[in-house]
Amino acid sequence: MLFKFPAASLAREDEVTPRELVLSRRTLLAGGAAAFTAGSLTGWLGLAQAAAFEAATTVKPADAKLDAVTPMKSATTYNNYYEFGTGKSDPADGAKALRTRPWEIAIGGEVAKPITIGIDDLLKFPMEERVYRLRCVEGWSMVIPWIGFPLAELLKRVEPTGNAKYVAFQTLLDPERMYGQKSWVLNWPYVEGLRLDEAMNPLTLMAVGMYGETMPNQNGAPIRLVVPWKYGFKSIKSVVKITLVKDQPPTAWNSSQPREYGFYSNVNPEVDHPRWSQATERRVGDFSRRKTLPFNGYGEEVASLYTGMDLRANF
Ligand SMILES: Nc1nc2c(c(=O)[nH]1)N[C@H]1C(S)=C(S)[C@@H](COP(=O)(O)O)O[C@H]1N2
Ligand SMILES: [Mo]
Repeated sequence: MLFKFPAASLAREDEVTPRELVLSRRTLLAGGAAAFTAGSLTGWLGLAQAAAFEAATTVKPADAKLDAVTPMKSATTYNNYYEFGTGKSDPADGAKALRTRPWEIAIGGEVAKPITIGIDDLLKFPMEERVYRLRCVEGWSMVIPWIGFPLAELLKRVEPTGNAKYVAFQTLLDPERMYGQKSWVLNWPYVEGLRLDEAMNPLTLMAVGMYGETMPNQNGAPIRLVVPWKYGFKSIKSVVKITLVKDQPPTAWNSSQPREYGFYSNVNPEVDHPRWSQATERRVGDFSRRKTLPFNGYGEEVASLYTGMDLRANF
């Protein structure tokens, strides 16, 4: 265990199952990660232990339906991480080859203060646990307790200029270890993008762990994006580069199949994928399907970002 608070899967039932409580935040003591160093988790663990966790604050999406947390075993063995193969069980084994230290993210572009920041400094951001739904465009979903910090906190440090309208993200390129990159499945490296206001939304997370533990390689170690109101492919794994840009950046799935995957990719039960319906989803572990919620149930927090936009045209 890396993060010393109960994994949400172990949390009291009333902490995770009231209808309103879709998102629970437990803030670790600010600066609690100061002693965290590469290869050693003990420093942070000690401080986090002292922190225990602060009272949960909750964000209350419109009519969120509650939802048991997906077992960690499922979330770490049923993955999409095409750099390690296209089979759902490939990444759990293949991603063992991923080297997560040393690790840096270069942040630049339309910013006043570009930085290259190492993983140990990223781990010093005040961490929160957030229980989010993850809805894959393929029609399955999970409920995952992430550990991370708002992307906004990172972007504030580099001071985006007035020209910054979008944020582009890039995954590591390492065909030797990411054997999937040796064949063309997507244009490697995997890239993603958000509009700046989406990136600054408090729901948008840089995640370094899940289920109270450090991020498993197959889930995007050492640091990945989590954007809970968008289809899962927007939540790019193992990020090495973040660039603030003027124009909408290319994104991996959109470049590959523009008719099927748009830039926005907000979860929308009313806009079907050309080859299947998006009206329902199967929660991994369930037999039956459930209704998919607009914006994956986070409409109260994010619908206003899209006021006046045609979400069919901007799918
Ligand atoms: N670099 C990279 N990031 C990625 C992917 C990928 O293939 N490569 N797959 C995406 C898809 S389709 C989904 S559904 C989620 C899955 O995240 P999880 O395995 O942690 O559940 O990761 C997304 N991020
Ligand atoms: Mo996905």
